[in-house]
Amino acid sequence: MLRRIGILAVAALATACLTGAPPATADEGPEQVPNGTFDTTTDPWWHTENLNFELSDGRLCSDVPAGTTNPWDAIIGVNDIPLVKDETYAFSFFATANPGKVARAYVQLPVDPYTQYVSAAPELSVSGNTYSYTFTSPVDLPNAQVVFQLGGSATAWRFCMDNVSLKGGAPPEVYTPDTGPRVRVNQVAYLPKGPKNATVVTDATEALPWQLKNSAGTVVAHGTTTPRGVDASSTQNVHSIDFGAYTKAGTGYTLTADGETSRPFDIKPDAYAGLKLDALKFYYTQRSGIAIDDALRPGYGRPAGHAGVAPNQGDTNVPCQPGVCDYSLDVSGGWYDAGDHGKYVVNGGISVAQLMSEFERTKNAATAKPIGSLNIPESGDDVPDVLDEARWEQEFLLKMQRSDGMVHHKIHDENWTGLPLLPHLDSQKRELHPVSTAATLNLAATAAQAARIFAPYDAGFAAKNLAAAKKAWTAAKAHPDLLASPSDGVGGGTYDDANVSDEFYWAAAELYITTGDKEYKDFVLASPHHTADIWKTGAMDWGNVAALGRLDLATVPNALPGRDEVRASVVAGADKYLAALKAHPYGLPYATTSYDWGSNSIVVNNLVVIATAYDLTGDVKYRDGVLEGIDYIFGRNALNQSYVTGYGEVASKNQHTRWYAHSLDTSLPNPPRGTLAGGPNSAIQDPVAQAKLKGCVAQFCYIDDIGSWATNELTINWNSPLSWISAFVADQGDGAVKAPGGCKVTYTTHGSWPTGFTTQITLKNTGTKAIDGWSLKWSFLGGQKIDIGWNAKFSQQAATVTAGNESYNKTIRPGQSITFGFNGQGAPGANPAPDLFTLNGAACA
Ligand code: 9MR
Repeated sequence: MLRRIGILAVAALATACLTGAPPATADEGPEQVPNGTFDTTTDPWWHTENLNFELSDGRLCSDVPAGTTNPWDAIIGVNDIPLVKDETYAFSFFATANPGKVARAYVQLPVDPYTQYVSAAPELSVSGNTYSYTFTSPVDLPNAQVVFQLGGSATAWRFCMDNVSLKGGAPPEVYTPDTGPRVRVNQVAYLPKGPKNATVVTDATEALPWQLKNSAGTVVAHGTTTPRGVDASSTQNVHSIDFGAYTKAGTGYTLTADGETSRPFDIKPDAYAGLKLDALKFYYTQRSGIAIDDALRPGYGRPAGHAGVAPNQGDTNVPCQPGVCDYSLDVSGGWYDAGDHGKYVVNGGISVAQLMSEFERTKNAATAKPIGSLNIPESGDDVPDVLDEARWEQEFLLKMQRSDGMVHHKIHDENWTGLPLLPHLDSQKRELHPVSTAATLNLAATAAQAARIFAPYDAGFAAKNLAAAKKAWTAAKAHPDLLASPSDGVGGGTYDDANVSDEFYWAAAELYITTGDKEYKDFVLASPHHTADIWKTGAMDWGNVAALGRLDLATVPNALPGRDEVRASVVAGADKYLAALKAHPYGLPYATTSYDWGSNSIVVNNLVVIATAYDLTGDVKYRDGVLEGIDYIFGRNALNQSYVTGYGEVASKNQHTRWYAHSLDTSLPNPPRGTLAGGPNSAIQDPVAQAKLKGCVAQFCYIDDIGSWATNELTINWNSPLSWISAFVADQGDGAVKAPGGCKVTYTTHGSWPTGFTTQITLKNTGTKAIDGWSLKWSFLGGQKIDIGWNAKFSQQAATVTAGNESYNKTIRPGQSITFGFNGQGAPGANPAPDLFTLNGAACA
């Protein structure tokens, strides 16, 4: 909404069907026009094909072409406005025309004969006026239209409007969510040996008794609640319950307090092993440019989208927006961003980075376990499936780079499309939008990370990524302030970001970890993001990526001076989020009452920081914080629902998407299992949320309705932290904490030459029992290979090396050390000592 002071023009009277009813009463009625202020979007407004939409200066603008004959040859409108017979309405709007023109504004029947209940022909000026009319509806009609007819001019002109309002009639239905029993639990499962927490909504201010019952209804544990006062994120008076002392596995448990019984839940080892895979499988069905095989995803098969086949107009040969460039690019492939068909580099960047980090964690974290099969077309090749999936997106990001190294910010439809719409049926023109520094640095970062991660599997792809990363870095330094426009939001999201210094930091960090080069090291050390407290209310998102760099510098082996301080800074961030979680009676690490767009991803990303502190320190309080934090996502919340499709008794399933649009077309599926909904969003920018959730408080600003794109979309950058954290939780097994093995490893690289290096390893038994037979495992950072070794038997699979004892050094007595070594091959770039060694399956201290 553009706020204008001063001009309150013309109470011009409508010509048709106008009654003399007093405007004052109508003015006070409820607003019936959705999104008449155009603050962030043009949805759900539509236009005829000869027009366009542009959000400009807080208004909706359109260029009206020359040479139309009738007023109705060019129309902008909005549908489904309810009218109630005999109610009086106030219709008003602000509009401009350049040059000045007469337009037509109607509230009308949406079908032939298009009966007009108010009809006006305002004379629009360049500076603009507000026009107001009143009328009394002669009909009951659930779906009237508000339309602006702009045709009939021999010459072209530009129309802009704002604050379109129709007040009066019946108040919109009051929406009350069904929040079920007042005892709120993780509806999926608690780990037997992990923490177990719940929240009770109650008027009571004193502690209450609680009971845990098994599936037979037998009380198996009991205790008293802890009163927590009024929770600001829900305005509910709440108590918390800690039943962590109960450790027996089983299904169908319930928790009772204050006369209410929770939804059922399990106590189960490995309860998240399925989600670890489902959250990643989500990406295959988001793929563009390839047919989704129904045999791999029953119910989700569909033809390839945007693969250069009509009616698609892309993505194999995509031109720029008019005036932006004079070439076309093949930008096929990649993942669709969300519920739309757009593909955005800055959002693809964080998503693919988090998938690669989830994989990289398996090399560097003591509790991490391999990520299994995702049942994708590439399953069964020699590459872990998570990397095959990541590569699908990374290949697309590489295609968005032009020859000078700069990267296009995004590619999407010329105009927003309606729902439902399967990708292969989208007939809109596809366009490349300008290059941006942010997109270029996203490619620099992800390509640098890909270069080291793919090195053991595909040296050619790794080299291609490294070259692209370096080129992008150089280009971004030469063009450090090409920002994406905040008003380039028609047909796709803007993903604009006014500050790209964090993108520079992230890119430099990844390039340094991969190459070890001084240029990147110097940049990292000089960046304000290296030492700043970057642990804000949310640790990271597509526009705030310093944490991606900081976390990788802390967890991935590298030789940065001051790395201990980097690690300590991550632990400090975790302490902050853990404190927020402990202070929150619903146990989430999100210290705010103003919930942001995609708040669930913020919660999960903050958990990633806490989980990383566990990987770095082994301190179980961080691990327990993560296990408690996920409860919010799976039902321990004010709405008493899980936000992940297919997980929990009551779970989100109507996320905003054009092709899993089951609630609009029953022949289409719901989103696949393991899909995270965006979650509560205090700003409720979409019309459904505005109609149903007006005045909502934080946790309540959510509705599982396909029309609520501001609270209930699905996206690639929200499932990526979900999948990272699901893997972390799955890797905790039954929740028992493994003590580190009684060993210490000293890994010293004595010399290196262009094609190789020599390393000596000392393995010390720090325990109290003799080690009788040993097998020591570690991973190389990139493509290093063992050439020849001595005093141990070496084997290598991809980056993972196993060194086993010889018969003569099989036994290591307590306190004794043995030494062995090897010559390694082909270690271009950085070759730091690995951080993680496991002896006979347990991590060395
Ligand atoms: O996730 C994005 C959120 O951070 C922004 O505030 C919002 C408005 O710009 O856009 C969100 O991203 C949407 C994108 O613009 C278009 N595809 C769907 C994305 C998720 O809603």
